[in-house]
Order: sequence, then structure tokens, then C-alpha cells
Amino acid sequence: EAGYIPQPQTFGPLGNLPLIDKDQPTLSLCKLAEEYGPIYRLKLPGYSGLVVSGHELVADVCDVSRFDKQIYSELENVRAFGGDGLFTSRTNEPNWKKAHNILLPTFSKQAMKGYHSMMVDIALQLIQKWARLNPNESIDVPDDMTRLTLDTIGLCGFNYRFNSYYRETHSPFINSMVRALNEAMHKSARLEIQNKLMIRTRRQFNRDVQTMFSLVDTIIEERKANGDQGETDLLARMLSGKDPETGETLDDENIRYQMITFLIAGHETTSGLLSFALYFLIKNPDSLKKAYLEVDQVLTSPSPAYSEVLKLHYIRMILNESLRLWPTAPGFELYAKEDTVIGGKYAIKKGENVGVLLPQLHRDKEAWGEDADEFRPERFEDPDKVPNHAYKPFGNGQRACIGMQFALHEATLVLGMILQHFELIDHTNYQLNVKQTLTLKPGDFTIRVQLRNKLQ
Ligand code: MNH
Repeated sequence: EAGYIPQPQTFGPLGNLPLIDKDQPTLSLCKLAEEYGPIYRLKLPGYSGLVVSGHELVADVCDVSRFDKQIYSELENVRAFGGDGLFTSRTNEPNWKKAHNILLPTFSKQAMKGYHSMMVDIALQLIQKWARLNPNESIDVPDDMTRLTLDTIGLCGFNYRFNSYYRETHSPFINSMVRALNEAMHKSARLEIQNKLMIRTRRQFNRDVQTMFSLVDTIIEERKANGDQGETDLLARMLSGKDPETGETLDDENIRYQMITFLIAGHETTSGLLSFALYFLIKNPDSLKKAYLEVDQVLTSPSPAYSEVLKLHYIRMILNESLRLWPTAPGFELYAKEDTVIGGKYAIKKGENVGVLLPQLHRDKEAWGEDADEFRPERFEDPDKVPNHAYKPFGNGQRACIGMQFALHEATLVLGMILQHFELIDHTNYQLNVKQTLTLKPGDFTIRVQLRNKLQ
């Protein structure tokens, strides 16, 4: 029998828009899923599609022979500065496959060896900053994590130091990037006529795009002028790497887009992950205790070795579980390549949009069990027992996250080093309040820390 797909209440030309909190769109979509179930229809100005969050339906839409990544309205807006970089290109644009081929080896698990010491360099800056705080000074967790992840991708990516720990305010690049991302998200929620009238907003957006271009173009020019100095960063590989299929290299404009893409993708999501992980640890003393035991066993010197990070199994499980409950990139968008049927009964038309709603999928009780809402890293102890189609924090198929190993190596190292050095103090009895830009993070989250050796 044909499946009926429910749709929440619509409001004329606004469709379902009034049901979506523009500051927390993902949480609004999750609420609707609670009410309407694992598949529902969503209509917004300029958008119509299905929202799926049940594990069986997601298994179907993750079939790459039937569904492909959709560059939805917000991503289309991000193309103003991400261009045909990996994240915002369509799979059939020539530069997607070309850059994918050239860059895949530079993001392999093996390649992390080459970035490790640069990651340690930045992580030590964070540790030193925290070690010098007075006992009554508190730490803005997402803010310090953002400084860390930005500096890390700057150094590993382009041998560029943002030096975020040496400045009170963020660099102009970051201010422009945050403002432009925000505008890319909000623009889609407005009617076309509203956008036309917002002249100042549009001018600011154009200025922000130019600010990002000029920093990145300067780095590329300087690197080209100085020639090959034996750098092993991403930029060096982008300048010299050849597509094994065609022998071509990336052009300068595309390298600019890739650099901006890595700076965006490489900083927001990983900083959110580290922030949520610290949140879960302060609220789950048993997990925290196990984490301390592991760290004390594995990390024996002030600057961890690459091989030690690979031994931080429980830390890795904590990160996996954090990404399950709060996937910092909370969804991805697909379209049907042909007419098809999902879940054995829902007819999907060729070209129709399907969004995968990750926080909801990751709490699907059919896949994860009755305790799906609880933080329990042990779920990831045995990789064979992880319900893979109910866990997609890094997306799916060939369009999945290319930076996954990078993010996980960095986050494991940093979380390990934080626990190696500090007791975490939940001085406000923090109550989670999830903030959304394009990605999720815990809002207004502060902690205090105390050097562990002071306690002994
Ligand atoms: Mn990442 C794609 C999540 C860290 C670079 N990333 C994706 C997608 C998800 C995702 C989900 C798929 C989006 C879609 O289908 O539309 N990424 C994450 C998370 C983290 C993360 C949760 C950290 C935690 N990502 C990183 C890092 C980098 C990076 C770090 C780079 C240094 N991500 C990318 C790029 C893509 C991507 C590039 C696009 C890949 C492609 O389509 O070829």
C-alpha cells in the first residue's frame, strides 16, 4: 500500500516557515519529527522536500545509486565564498571529482602523521593558556575551542598562524566568515522581496566575501612567490597535486575556494564537537573517571606522540557518542536521481528533496535501544554493534566528510591533553542550551579548571 506522508500545518505562501525557530531550525525540525514521525513533508518559501529521521528510511536514501547530495538554498548562498569547493559543489561539476581525487590522500588516516606535530603545537597553546588562569577565572568553552580548531586548520592547512590565543578579538577573517555564514543561513528564511530591500546587509555580505578572498589570495601568492620550501601542508599538496585520472592540477580560483571551505568546515564543526564532549564529561562522572584512567595510562609525556593518540580508545568513544547525541553538522540534503520508493511504501519523485535529520536519527530507539537519549560511550566499544545507518555524523557515501580523520585525530589529541592536565569544574551547574549557526554548539557554556598536579 502507498504510504501517506504527513505535513505539518502550512501558512499560505510561508508554508511551514512559522513553525521553524530561525535561531534553532534543527531543533524545530526535531520537534516536528516527534509529532509527525520519521518522514514528513516540509514546505518553505523556495523549498519543498521531505524530512527523514528513521533508520530504515535513512538506509534507503543513503543508497548513492538512487540519491545524490543536493545543494540546497543555504548552501547555494555559501557558494558566494565556497564556490565550487568540495563542500558546495554539485557531484557532477568537474571540479568536485578532480578535487576529491587530488585531496583524498591528504586526508587519509596515514596523512595525519604529517599534521600531528602542528596539532600538538596549537593544543599546547590552549593548555598553557588554561594553566595560567587564576582559580576564579572561567573559560568560555566554545570560544576557546573555536580558537583552537581555527588555528589548527590554519597551521596544518596553509602554514598560517591565526594566533587566536594572542588576541582579544577574533581575526577579521573570522568575523567576516561568521557574519557571512549567518547571512547565508538567514537569507534563505526571508522572502525574496525582503532580501531585495536589505541593501546594507547585502553590502556587508559582499565586503565579508572580499575580506575572505583577500586573506586567502595573499597566502596563495606568497607561497607561489617563495617557491617550494618543503611545506607538507594542504596548500602545498593543492598546488602540486595532480588528478590521477586526468593529470590536471587545481586552478588558483578553485584552490581559493578549497581553502575557504577548509577554514569553515575545519573549524566550526570540530570546535562544537569538543565543546559538547566537555559538556557531557562534566555531567557524566563515570565516563569522566574512565577517561582519566585511560589518559593517565596512555599519555606519559607533555606532548603526546602520534601513536599514543591512536591508543586513546575510550576518548574516541566519548567523541563518537557526543557526535551521536549532538551531531554538530546536524543534517544533509539529498535529491532523488529517479522516481523511487523508500521504506517499501513512500513514493519519491525524481528531483524531490530529502533532508536527513541527524539528531533525530541518532536517537531512533528502534536502532539504538530504549536508552537512546542517554550518554553512553560504551555503545561504540564494538564497532560491529554500531547501527551504521542510524549513525551519519560525517554524512554519507562519496560526499561524506573528507576531513573526518583530521577532525577525530585533532579532537582525540586535544580532549586527551585537556584531561591529562586539568580537573573540570562545572561552576555554574550548566544547563544545556543548544545554539545554531550553520552548525550546533552548546551556548553560553563556561567551566573552570584546576591543574591536576595541584590537587595531588
Ligand atoms: Mn566535514 C562534508 C561533518 C570536520 C571538510 N562534513 C561533511 C559532511 C558532514 C560533515 C555531515 C557532509 C555534508 C553534506 O552531505 O552536505 N565535518 C563534519 C563534522 C566534523 C567535520 C561533524 C567535525 C567533527 N570537515 C571537517 C574538517 C574538515 C572538513 C576538519 C576539513 C579540514 N567536510 C569537509 C569537506 C566536506 C565535508 C571538504 C565536503 C566533502 C565533499 O563533498 O567532497
